[in-house]
Amino acid sequence: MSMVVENSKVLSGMTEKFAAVFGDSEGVEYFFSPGRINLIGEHTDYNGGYVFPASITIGTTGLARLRQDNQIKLYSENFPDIGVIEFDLAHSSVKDGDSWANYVKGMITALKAAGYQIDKGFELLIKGEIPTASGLSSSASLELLVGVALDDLFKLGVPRLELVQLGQKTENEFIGVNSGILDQFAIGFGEVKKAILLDCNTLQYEMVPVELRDYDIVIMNTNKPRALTESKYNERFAETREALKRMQTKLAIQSLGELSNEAFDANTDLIGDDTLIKRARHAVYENNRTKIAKAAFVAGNLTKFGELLNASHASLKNDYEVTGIELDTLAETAQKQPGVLGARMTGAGFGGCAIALVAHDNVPTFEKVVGEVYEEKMGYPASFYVAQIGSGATKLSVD
Ligand code: GAF
Repeated sequence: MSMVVENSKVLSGMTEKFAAVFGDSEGVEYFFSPGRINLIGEHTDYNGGYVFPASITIGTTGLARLRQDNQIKLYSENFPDIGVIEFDLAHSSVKDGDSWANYVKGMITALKAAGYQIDKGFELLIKGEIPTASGLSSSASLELLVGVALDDLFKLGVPRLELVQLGQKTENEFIGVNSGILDQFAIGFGEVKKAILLDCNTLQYEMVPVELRDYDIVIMNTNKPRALTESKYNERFAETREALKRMQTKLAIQSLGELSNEAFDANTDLIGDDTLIKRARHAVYENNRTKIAKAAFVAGNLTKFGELLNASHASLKNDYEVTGIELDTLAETAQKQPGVLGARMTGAGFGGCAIALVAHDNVPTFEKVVGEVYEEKMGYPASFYVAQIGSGATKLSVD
């Protein structure tokens, strides 16, 4: 895969920075890895269900170059205070606090464990545009950026699905979040103006053209300072696993994703705990809702699709309890605005972003009104961006 970059200004600025940090920019290669939005299908991936994400044009850009020794040198334009992080290839499995270098170390470790030969050092300079803790997957974006860069530099020939799975492995085993495959898959397989319907059970997927006619997808960022996303996420993972285990005492299922709403409702006594029933109900209902939403989307029935976005948010609020006042204020205020077909949180929740399907002409007023309501209530502003669906993680060809 290869694409010519439109934003050559960003790349020439980064090339100069690379030269300033690492001496010169001779022989450097260019890579881009996007963020993602999830249209619907939230917290279904690790429950064996469907997700419906798309990669977006904002993401992480990286410049990389092989070295002849074993030193790895990393620099992020987002963390100039940290400066150059340097370590020997032999020490690439050592975690050092919360630094972003852990994602690089995780990918090196995962690739090596899978039998790929990484036998030299390299230099990597990155610049991320995805706001951290925004729920637009800055971490999976970084994992796949490192993945495509190492694949190219070391001529590894890693199949794309394996690269995606190694990104997830990094997140699970190195970073310690029990996340599913949604983010890495969306970022690894994304295409311009296409969403992906992915069955997380079988990993079968379908690329779905995004035809929004005169509607835009507006991303609304709560700008909530980092919450306890990781521990709360792992708690939900454990709760749905426990609910599944209890249902398996009588039902022959491998995942909650196999259940219809009716089959679930008829068997909640097997779970026997109100909180666990709510968590599992979200996973089951959201999965079935995602299949219906995708059909409505393909049929061009955006009104129905929007209603399902609203229902998804309500379920994430009431049953899964991963929204919070910030996301509820944005999504529920958005749902009431003229020209809006639907709105919901996107990603893990507990802060981060929501999305809304808004008639193009209404977008400026929409942003103003929702922004005012939010700031009035929270005491700090939200941010708004109109989403553009762009390509997945890729090497860039630069003239
Ligand atoms: C996060 C995780 F990384 C995904 O795997 C997914 O579970 C999502 O939250 C919720 O749908 O982005």
